[in-house]
Amino acid sequence: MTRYRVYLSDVSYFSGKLEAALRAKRIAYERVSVSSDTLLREVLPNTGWMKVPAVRRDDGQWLFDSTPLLRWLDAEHPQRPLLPADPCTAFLSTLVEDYCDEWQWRPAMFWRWAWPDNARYLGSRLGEELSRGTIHPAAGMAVYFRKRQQRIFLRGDGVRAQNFDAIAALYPQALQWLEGLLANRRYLLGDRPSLVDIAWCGPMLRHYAQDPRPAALMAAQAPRVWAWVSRVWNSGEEEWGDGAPDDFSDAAWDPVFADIGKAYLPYLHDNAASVAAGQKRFSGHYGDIAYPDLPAVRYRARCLLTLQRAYESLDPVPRQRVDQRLGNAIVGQLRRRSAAPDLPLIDTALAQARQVTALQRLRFYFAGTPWDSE
Ligand SMILES: N[C@@H](CCC(=O)N[C@@H](CS)C(=O)NCC(=O)O)C(=O)O
Repeated sequence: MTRYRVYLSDVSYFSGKLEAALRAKRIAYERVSVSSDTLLREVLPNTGWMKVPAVRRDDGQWLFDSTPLLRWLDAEHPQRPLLPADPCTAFLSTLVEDYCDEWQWRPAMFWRWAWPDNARYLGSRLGEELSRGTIHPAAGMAVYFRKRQQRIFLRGDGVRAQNFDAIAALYPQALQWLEGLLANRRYLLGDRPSLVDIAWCGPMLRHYAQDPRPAALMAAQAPRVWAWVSRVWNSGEEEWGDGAPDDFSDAAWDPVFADIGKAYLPYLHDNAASVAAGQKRFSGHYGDIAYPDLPAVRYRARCLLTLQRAYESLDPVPRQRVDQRLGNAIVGQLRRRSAAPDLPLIDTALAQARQVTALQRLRFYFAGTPWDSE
């Protein structure tokens, strides 16, 4: 019997990320594809979130949120560790992971939902998955989810005709970065997978490599990335050496850190300021793209604090190495006090059950999960 039941969706960004990690670490698990009913009746009351992936351990404890979950798994199953042991490399990996989760999300949603052909196909897949075993017809759910995702994650996430091409270009740009890194190594930090491979699997696996439109582009323009995605997925079959991962000194990492400094961290600070001010929406320029009317996301204000706490907790020597690698412009933003300093850190994967009222259940059922439910 396996210890873990993983509630997931076959097309989900973060489910793919977690599954890649479980497979790499050779941790057995049972897959449970969610429907709208299981999300509402099992995942929501047990985790407080209507999101996947969520894990139910055989003793009844639930775990959720891929970021703390990966750390929990590495501590619980120390074989084939994903987190680098060196504190400087570990911190830089954490920074890249957060960036992949939160800032690569928009272009990944864009490539899935912005073009009608791809959007119709994914809508059908989601409709089929989420209606299974429920009273809802798959075709109706398909249309509902396509429109809902477009409303929340395109229009509702700053995508407009004026920035359409610039946002589209973020995906081929990321392909170029990874092609550069993979020119000299099988995985992003050497000859076995580590946290950054798993993190980049968020956008690259379930969206870019498996959605028809971006997959065609990946195969044509980035064959090394195409091969790497499968390699990570299949890495449970490989024996890993004990060698330490690379230390991010390769200049091929420069454009990733540059984007973190120029776009992601300024965005995180503005988002935290909006959360602190109680604003629901804000606009900004990040990485030369103008984004109007972005949602203020409380979870991401917690991401900023969590990154800052990890940075402050570094001992002087690794912190100096981090400072040297990132440079003043980025380090200044890690040190600059967040405008929302009192939120809880993202530091545990252990879920607590939540009472869901009949009214909330009804609301979630019809309106879907809020972008940022707490
Ligand atoms: N921070 C969470 C994010 C999980 C998440 O956003 N999952 C998406 C699927 S990839 C979801 O379930 N969304 C539900 C919705 O949008 O209603 C994690 O890392 O696990």
